[in-house]
Amino acid sequence: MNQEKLKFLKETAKDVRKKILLEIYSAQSGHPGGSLSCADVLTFLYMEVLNIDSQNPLDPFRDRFVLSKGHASSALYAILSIKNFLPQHILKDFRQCSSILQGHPDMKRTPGVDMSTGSLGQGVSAANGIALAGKIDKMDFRVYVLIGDGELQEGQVWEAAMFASHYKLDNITYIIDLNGLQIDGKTEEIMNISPIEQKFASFGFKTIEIDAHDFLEIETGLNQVKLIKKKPTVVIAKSIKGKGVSFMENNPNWHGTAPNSEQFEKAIRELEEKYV
Ligand SMILES: Cc1ncc(C[n+]2csc(CCOP(=O)(O)OP(=O)(O)O)c2C)c(N)n1
Ligand SMILES: [Mg+2]
Repeated sequence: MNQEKLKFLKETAKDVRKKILLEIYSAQSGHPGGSLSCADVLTFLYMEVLNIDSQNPLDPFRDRFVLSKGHASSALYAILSIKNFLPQHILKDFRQCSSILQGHPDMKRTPGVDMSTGSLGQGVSAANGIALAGKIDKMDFRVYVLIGDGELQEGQVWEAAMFASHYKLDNITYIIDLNGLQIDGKTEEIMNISPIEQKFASFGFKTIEIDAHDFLEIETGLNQVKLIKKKPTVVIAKSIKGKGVSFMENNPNWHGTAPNSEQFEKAIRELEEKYV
């Protein structure tokens, strides 16, 4: 990756983070921690990987993205607005009753959303179904599904993992947002999900581990997945919950809390002045 592209991706991810904060601040509700932790991965996917077109959001040949950790919807809406699927001015209507930007993604309301999600675990099975349909129909689109690490405690994820492996879904990539935190605290204390890499490997996945905030590693990982045949892949992306806003980082209190005006301004200032 050349320096110019790296700079562009970092600037875009910074914009995604500012938009996440604007949405949640405007709504006075939402999930900043888990939205900020996946901002870089979503930026790379939408800018560099997914074959999609805002002029034809239902193109049957498009790549699919399923945000199984649907509570991070503010991050998805931010990047969809940057990709022109949504007008940017509606971000401030996030979570309002009449808005197309609901708290959890709704494929029937929001252009660019490929699957309605929010009940943790279910998006993984839905993504498998899309991938299997692609195989049956001999279409060569790819499916990417973003899963929270707390979400891995859902039994459905492992049923889905068995399925993806059994049907040799080499057109699907699971991405785990490994931020170590869930709603109430550390995953390792609440319900330890380790060792994740060994678990997925034993389920028949090709496993790839990356730093979720390093675009060079994200690029290497997501390029590699396309080369793997006859088995699904999982990218285990080590992240920081709340990444980019010092007082939100690694703090479970920011899982589902909106900033007040002072905190919002401080967060935006930090991103503008310090964040690279
Ligand atoms: C089936 C189900 N149970 C509970 C919830 C409520 N809930 C929303 S987010 C969350 C914690 C998720 O943690 P994690 O997957 O680690 O997400 P992240 O850290 O990326 O925010 C919970 C319990 C839900 N959305 N779905
Ligand atoms: Mg988590």
